[in-house]
Amino acid sequence: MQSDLISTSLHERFAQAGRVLVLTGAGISAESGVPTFRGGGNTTVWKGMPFDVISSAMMMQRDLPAVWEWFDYRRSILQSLRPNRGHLELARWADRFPEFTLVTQNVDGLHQAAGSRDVIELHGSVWRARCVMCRTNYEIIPEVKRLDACLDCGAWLRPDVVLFGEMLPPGRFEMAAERAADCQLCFVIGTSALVYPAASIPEIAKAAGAFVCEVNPERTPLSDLCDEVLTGKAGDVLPLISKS
Ligand code: BV8
Repeated sequence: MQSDLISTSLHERFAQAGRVLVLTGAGISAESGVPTFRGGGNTTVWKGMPFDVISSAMMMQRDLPAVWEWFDYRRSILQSLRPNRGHLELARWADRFPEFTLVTQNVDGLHQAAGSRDVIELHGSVWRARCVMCRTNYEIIPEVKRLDACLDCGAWLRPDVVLFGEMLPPGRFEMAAERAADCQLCFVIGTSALVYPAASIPEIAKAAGAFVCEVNPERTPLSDLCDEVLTGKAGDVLPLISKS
């Protein structure tokens, strides 16, 4: 991919920035083989249900086993997949800036698998379960049968993900919003920017005066707000940004 894709001003800002925030979505995991939710105009459907129906608080109230079946399927796909160049590049960025914040909507754990630390998982993780009563967390390990009930209080376990219609975990969005309001450079990578409150993070950064840059093969509702739009795949574009 030609290196003149990146403007001189972005190269300069990247070289000088002290406080950088990155928001990622399903697009950064696409090159690892993780299906995105929306792409090519259609929305992911599971057993006839659009993903934002099976991944909803309503569905969990009505049929927790069905919700578990959906996330067991998601883990079965993820088990053999590895982080890609996009994930690996962002893991390197953490050591490049005095203050680097990685916020993700992804529940796949691939940022952590790439070596990123302190990732703010806005929507949780498919690799954790949580007790519906005492909120005790349990790690879900591949090849090990996952628990159905809490060992402490015996109540049901549910996927530790944020479902549609559910509030984000206390403090998680607030932490991301605080960092967004304080960053100088904000990258929005691989998200259709349709799900809130996650999509408001770059809006907060922009309103606070940050330079906002989008990386996506397609335009999104956020593109017009961005100072720079880099049209391409994260795995191709991110290494170009670092190369100065
Ligand atoms: C809440 C976990 C309070 C589960 C997820 C304001 C306006 C309108 C609606 C609302 C609003 N506020 C709240 C709502 C309701 C709702 C919402 O936003 N609905 C949307 C659909 C309109 N939000 C909520 O319910 C949130 N909770 O607000 O609580 C409340 C409570 C009650 C009532 C009201 C308010 C909770 C939302 C979290 C839900 N859980 N995930 C699971 O994973 O199954 S959301 C899930 O979907 C993901 O985490 C992610 O956030 C979203 C998918 O979006 P993306 O990640 O962007 O993926 P997508 O496929 O769409 O796009 C991929 C992009 O990548 C594309 O642009 C593509 O071009 C690009 N791409 C492809 N390949 C590449 C690439 N980019 C780079 N490189 C590539 N190679």
